[in-house]
Amino acid sequence: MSPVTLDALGWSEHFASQLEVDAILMTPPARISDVHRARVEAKTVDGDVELDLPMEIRSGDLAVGDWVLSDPVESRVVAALERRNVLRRRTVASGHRHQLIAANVDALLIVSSCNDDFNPARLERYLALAISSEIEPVLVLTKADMAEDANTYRHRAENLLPNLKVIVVNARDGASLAQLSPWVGLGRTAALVGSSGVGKSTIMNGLTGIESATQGIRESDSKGRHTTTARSLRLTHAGGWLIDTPGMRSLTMSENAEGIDVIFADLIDLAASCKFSDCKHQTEPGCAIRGAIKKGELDEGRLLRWLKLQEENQGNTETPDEVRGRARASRPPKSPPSAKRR
Ligand SMILES: Nc1nc2c(ncn2[C@@H]2O[C@H](COP(=O)(O)OP(=O)(O)O)[C@@H](O)[C@H]2O)c(=O)[nH]1
Ligand SMILES: [Mg+2]
Ligand SMILES: [Zn+2]
Repeated sequence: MSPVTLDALGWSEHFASQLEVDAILMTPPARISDVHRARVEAKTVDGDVELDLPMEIRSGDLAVGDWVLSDPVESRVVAALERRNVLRRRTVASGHRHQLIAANVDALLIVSSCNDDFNPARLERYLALAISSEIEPVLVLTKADMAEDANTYRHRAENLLPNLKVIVVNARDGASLAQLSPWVGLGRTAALVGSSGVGKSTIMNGLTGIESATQGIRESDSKGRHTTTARSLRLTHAGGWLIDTPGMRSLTMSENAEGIDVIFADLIDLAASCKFSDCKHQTEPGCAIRGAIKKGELDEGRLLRWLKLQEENQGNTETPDEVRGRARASRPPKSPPSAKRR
């Protein structure tokens, strides 16, 4: 195996600044590639390792892409380093709990196809997630080879957000996929999201050479579906890292206000001219947004999508009071029973 450097694994000053010089040798940094129930797989400059978790770290607290310090003798995680960013989504379980999807990601490759899958409302959700997570969004439109006019999709995509990067590809063609190289080059990490069937596995295969089940294979398998169940970090031909995110088919807005505000910044500007400061943009007189719709300057669909995302996000985001209340409720008793040793 060719020698790997920390930089090639995605290391940066952000992580280096968190440790003493000695720590790099004593407790070698490792980047998590797979999270299992009680252990993780990780990449180090000396190769792939399997690490157990100490009692104070639960596997649910770690994400693919996270950096940890390891004890190479005990094959154990010693500490998790502070991440640059994290993709997480609200789980169906009650309460305001989140599931970690991936950490320390440079680009979110939002995949859709040049066909009926193209859905502005869904794409705006992924964009809001990327922006709120401080991750660069890149819109990847697949199946250009099957579309009558792929450029219409490109234009519609570019209209979702000023300066949005839109890459139109045939995911089955390696030369076409090479357009994605800037986001999966040496030391960089990208994550794939999108609905089922849009070509995520095909992109993964094309960029990494690692075969993961595509729908074509699934259909010919009478035994059942090969689903990509685990998220994992895979090395790309370009020298970077790619993470598939099978759990992200649907996406509920939660703590995504920042992203929603960026995507609908033009509507926020317009709303500042509404006659009433608490205008709901429904039937109020002097509503600047309704005025723009009437003049044909604004698509009503966009207003409705904005209002829906805002409402959903507010309903799923804890207020500061709720956060404090939950912290109080989960505080341990004064003298906790001593922790059991294994
Ligand atoms: N012609 C063509 N087929 C594609 C393209 N991208 C994906 N496919 C096909 O679409 C099907 C679904 O792709 P898959 O990668 O499994 O989608 P996933 O569910 O997002 O992982 C497979 O049969 C792929 O071969 C593309 O750009 N062009
Ligand atoms: Mg797939
Ligand atoms: Zn208004």
